[in-house]
Amino acid sequence: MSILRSRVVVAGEPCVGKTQIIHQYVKQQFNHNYMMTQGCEYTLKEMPIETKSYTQVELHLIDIAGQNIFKDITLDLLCKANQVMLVYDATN
Ligand SMILES: Nc1nc2c(ncn2[C@@H]2O[C@H](COP(=O)(O)OP(=O)(O)OP(=O)(O)O)[C@@H](O)[C@H]2O)c(=O)[nH]1
Ligand SMILES: [Mg+2]
Repeated sequence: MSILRSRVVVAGEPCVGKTQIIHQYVKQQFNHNYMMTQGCEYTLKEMPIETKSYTQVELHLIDIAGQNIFKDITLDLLCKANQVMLVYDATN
């Protein structure tokens, strides 16, 4: 079995829904109570695929804090990303 791994950093302003998008995608859960992410939070999402080279995808989802006080940690994580997903609040 060959695994395609990717480190995906989910970034954006505070309180735009980064954490909830990941929870909904991976655990099918949504929480209405806001609890800011402190630093970062890691979640693994595994999916089977059928290609010539790979049979599985591993998304290493890194949910980073939007608050500026964590910017040293979050900048470092952004530099190590394979992919970045930028989240924004379409109602704002
Ligand atoms: N109505 C509505 N509320 C949402 C949606 N997505 C997130 N929220 C709410 O918005 C608030 C912030 O969501 P979070 O996912 O914690 O925001 P965040 O971007 O991770 O915030 P930080 O961790 O501080 O950077 C929570 O109260 C969520 O329930 C959405 O699509 N619709
Ligand atoms: Mg968060």
